[in-house]
Amino acid sequence: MNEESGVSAAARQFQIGGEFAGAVPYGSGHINDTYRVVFHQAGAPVRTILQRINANIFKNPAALMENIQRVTAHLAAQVAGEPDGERRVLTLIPARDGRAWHVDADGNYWRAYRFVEGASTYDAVESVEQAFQAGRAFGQFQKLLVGLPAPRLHDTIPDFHHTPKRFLALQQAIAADAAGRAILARPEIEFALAHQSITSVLLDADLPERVTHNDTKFNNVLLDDATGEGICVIDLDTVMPGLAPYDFGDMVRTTTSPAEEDEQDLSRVTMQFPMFEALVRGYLRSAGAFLTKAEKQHLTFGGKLITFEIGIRFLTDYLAGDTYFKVGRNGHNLDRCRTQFKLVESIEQQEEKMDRLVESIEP
Ligand code: ADP
Ligand code: GN1
Ligand code: MG
Repeated sequence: MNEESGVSAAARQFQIGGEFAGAVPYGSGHINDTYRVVFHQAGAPVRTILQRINANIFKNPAALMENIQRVTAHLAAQVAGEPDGERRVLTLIPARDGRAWHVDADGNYWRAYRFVEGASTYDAVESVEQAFQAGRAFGQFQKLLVGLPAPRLHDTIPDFHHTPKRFLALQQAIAADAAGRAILARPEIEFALAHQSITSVLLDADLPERVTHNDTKFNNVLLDDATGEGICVIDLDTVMPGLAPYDFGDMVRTTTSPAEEDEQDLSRVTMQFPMFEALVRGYLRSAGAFLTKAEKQHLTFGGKLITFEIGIRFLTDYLAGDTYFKVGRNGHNLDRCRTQFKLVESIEQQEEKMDRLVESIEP
């Protein structure tokens, strides 16, 4: 079956009324395959999000989907009755057999979500208001999940933010040099190795385990087209137990620099303090009430650490020959690594001031 017929066949396996009218690849994610699908219902086009889960990366898709079912149901119960409640949480569309996913003949796992209309994602932040909205939305997401009933969520990728293990993987990739590229990444390897001491700080800080999103990139929040409000947090594959500064850290990584993650002009990559300020204010507006003092004290550090961690993951993948993240050009992962390390440097230059700002904001 070719790609197109595979997508249309999968789409028909979900409880979507009407006639299948087409599908296009959608979004700019690095892991799963996302499609925007259209069905004609009584002559009117209705859009749906259809995703093929990357099974090389998510080893237990059924457990992952169980997490998403529990999380979306818990969120939906809490936003029910709010204005626009149905746009504030992702809604899974069941498959024809009633399950939350469909497995095709090749063993691929698929899922479908109702399309949140009138909202958009952005690969780079354009205003302080957007940074504020992203922080507020992800903080609200964490807040609504504080009371998620037991049992503990599944770890969809074990040790996802265990930075010392990520560092070990980098050391192994350097030693193996599987793609013969280490010679092309000398300054980046040096930068990474010189930062080993920061890798275990959060793990040693004795912070409480929470339900966290773990992939709080700016383009994983839908902003309302009319009001600019951060309306819906998406991309829930890595929602699992984690630490609050991981999530805040990935927001710092993706909302404070005006440049995209793979920008080649490094002079454009910089931690802009006004964006950080807006982000912190948005995040603390919703998360301030439940964060402990120790968590709050580690927010800025989370920004530095997660930016470094994703940087070493890009570098590891570059050295291994691009086996994990989708790439669109030669050296793509190295370009991504360079932006991350440039941003780490920029954070280092402003770290004290950033810490002081966080400290000064009352919940
Ligand atoms: P990936 O894991 O590939 O990053 P995402 O779940 O983030 O996939 O989805 C990719 C893109 O599809 C998002 O950036 C967003 O623009 C869009 N998208 C995802 N879910 C929805 C939805 N329910 N409604 C509208 N757009 C969506
Ligand atoms: C991946 O799926 P996507 O593109 O939102 C990755 C994140 C990285 C991010 C870097 C499961 O996220 O951890 O931070 O790329 N997701 C996974 O852009 O590895
Ligand atoms: Mg995404």
